[in-house]
Amino acid sequence: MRIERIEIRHTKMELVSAFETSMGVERHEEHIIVRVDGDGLTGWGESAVAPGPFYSYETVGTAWHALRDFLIPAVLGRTVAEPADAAALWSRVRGHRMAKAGLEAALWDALAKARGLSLARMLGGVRDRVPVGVSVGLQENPEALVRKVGAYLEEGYGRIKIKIAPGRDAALVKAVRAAFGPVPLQVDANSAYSLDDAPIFEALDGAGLLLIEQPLSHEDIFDHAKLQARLRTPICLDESIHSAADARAAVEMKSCRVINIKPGRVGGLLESAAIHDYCAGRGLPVWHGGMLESGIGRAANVALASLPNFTLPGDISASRRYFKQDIVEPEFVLGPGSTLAVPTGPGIGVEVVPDRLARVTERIETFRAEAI
Ligand code: OSB
Ligand code: MG
Repeated sequence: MRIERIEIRHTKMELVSAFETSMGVERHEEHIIVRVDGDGLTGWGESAVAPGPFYSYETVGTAWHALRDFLIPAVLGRTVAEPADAAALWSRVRGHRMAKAGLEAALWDALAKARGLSLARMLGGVRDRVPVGVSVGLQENPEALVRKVGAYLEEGYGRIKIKIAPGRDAALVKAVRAAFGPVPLQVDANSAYSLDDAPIFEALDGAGLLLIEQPLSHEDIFDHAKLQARLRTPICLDESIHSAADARAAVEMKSCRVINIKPGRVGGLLESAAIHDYCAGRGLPVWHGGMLESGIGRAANVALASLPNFTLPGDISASRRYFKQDIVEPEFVLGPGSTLAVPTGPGIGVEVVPDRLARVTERIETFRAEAI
């Protein structure tokens, strides 16, 4: 496929309810949607950045800069047959993984369409439905959290993740356990603790949690190994893993027993699949994280999560858990057994609805290859 035209848009979508974590509160999701055109095909991708550098150092502004000034010029007017060809063209660019992931995803979509394959098939997916859970933000108090969790269980979610932060941890787990007994439950600290807080996690070790996600610093793998040695509950790394090389270091150091894979955090679907394969070979389960994506990013996430070693439920909830109206058709809906269906149509397998996309677009820039 010859890459003839690339469009990037800064989108802003209102969440149905505020999402609070140890990193702050979000009421809107601001991402970059990438559209690639060539050979009569269109591909869509989503860069799940944020206005501020609080989850990762990348922001809407830095990703825009990396796309406009480096990544798009590297591929515009070039011919790519495989996503790896595009990754090779921008291989000199270090970091900026969320920016790369958005552009790479759009190319995957277009290239899968060129072959008449679903993205899941092209990635090597083996499931037609993927198990999912729901990630519940910090609430005003434990009672409010219990109400929120109860409503999600009522809707059919079979796995609950709650956010924790210093001073808002053990009491929340206790309240959810008291209200709902042995429901599959995990916690996510988003890097809010230090090794000195190990006793807090030792106290949680008897709570039957599926895993404890990213308790310590966002780039650490060393202290996590020390903490993991003190716990029976698996530690799962999110923020600390940026590549398959990081995954190998963390596994060899015994820093975690589970890895959360998010294509944005690791630079795309190709690197995500490499982490998946590495973990499968080492006997570690993986699961698909989420960044409150629109239906465009969600469709790619569901496709990736259909790979065989995504055995734990993903943070890939239904469209309505996030937004009043998604920007794709069909929207993602929760199915039987707390699953989402993997789209089977070509590429991401969902249609972008142009007027809905236009309504959430804040800024748009288009790049064209010179005619040949
Ligand atoms: O740490 O997993 C996280 C959202 C934004 C940034 C980081 C995280 C999250 C979530 C949301 O937990 C998961 C979802 O998309 O449902
Ligand atoms: Mg996380």
